[in-house]
Amino acid sequence: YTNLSFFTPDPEAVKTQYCPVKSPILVGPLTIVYSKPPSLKKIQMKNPYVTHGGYFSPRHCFGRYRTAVIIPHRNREVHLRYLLYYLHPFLQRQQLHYAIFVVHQAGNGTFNRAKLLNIGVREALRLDNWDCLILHDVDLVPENDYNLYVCDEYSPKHLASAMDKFHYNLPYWTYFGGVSAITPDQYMRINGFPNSYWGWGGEDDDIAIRVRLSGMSISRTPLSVGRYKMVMHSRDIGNEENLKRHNLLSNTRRTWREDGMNSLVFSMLSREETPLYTNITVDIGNPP
Ligand code: UDH
Repeated sequence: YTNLSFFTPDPEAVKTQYCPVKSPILVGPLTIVYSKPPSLKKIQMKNPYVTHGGYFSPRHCFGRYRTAVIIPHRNREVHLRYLLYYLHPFLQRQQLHYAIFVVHQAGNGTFNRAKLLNIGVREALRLDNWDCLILHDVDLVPENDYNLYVCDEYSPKHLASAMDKFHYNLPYWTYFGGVSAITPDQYMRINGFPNSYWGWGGEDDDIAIRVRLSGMSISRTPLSVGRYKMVMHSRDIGNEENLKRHNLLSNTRRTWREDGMNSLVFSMLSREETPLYTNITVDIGNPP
């Protein structure tokens, strides 16, 4: 025989064990470079085991954790390519069973990050029984794969504790922006995110307040590991500063039970499985 593949069992077929609790193939600190945006083709070629819709399962063991990464998006295609380029191998080294969902806001209306995340969570949970939801800005790439994309059982977790733009520190103590990890149970307990923050700012502080009001606290990846490199950009058109945010924040205590997953309204325009992620395009309406 010249073709020995007959004797080589498919590793999928001999998968009998769970992956180890600590992945043996992590490398720690990573070098992230934003010099030439990789093409989607190149990213696909580097990630041959990612299946349509952006799904992956470890090949030689059963992934212990099921993680959905949800990315709010509009008009940041280059940032998305950088993120996919680094994030797919990062999640594979962590031996997670995972999928990536991009929630794309249609039209030119005011951007609403928190509402897009609510939609991403609702749609992701229709497709699988996720242990952990990672809410991920498109322009932040993790710099250390010890920063596990796995949830804490008792507390929502802030993963982007040390961003380069804040000199690898927290900008303020209760900061909960950028990238976070929350279980579906925790997400429902805080009634998801507010739908009422249109434009830039405030929604992440609202979420931090929700966590406290529902009797939980925020855990955090240590600063030495929760490092992220941001793709530099200026403020987007359609995401102008939300001048109502201070007023909204002063009312969170009264509004959080009525404004969130239980009041989410949107129109689904398309759901499409691309080779590297599931793209969900939605019409989320306009500010009142
Ligand atoms: N986002 C988009 N498209 C937009 C606006 C926001 O995809 O038009 C998403 C994206 O995932 C982004 C996230 O929402 O990562 C948060 O928005 P942001 O990156 O604008 O927020 P951030 O606080 O930046 O990181 C503010 C820009 C301030 C620029 C100041 C320049 N000195």
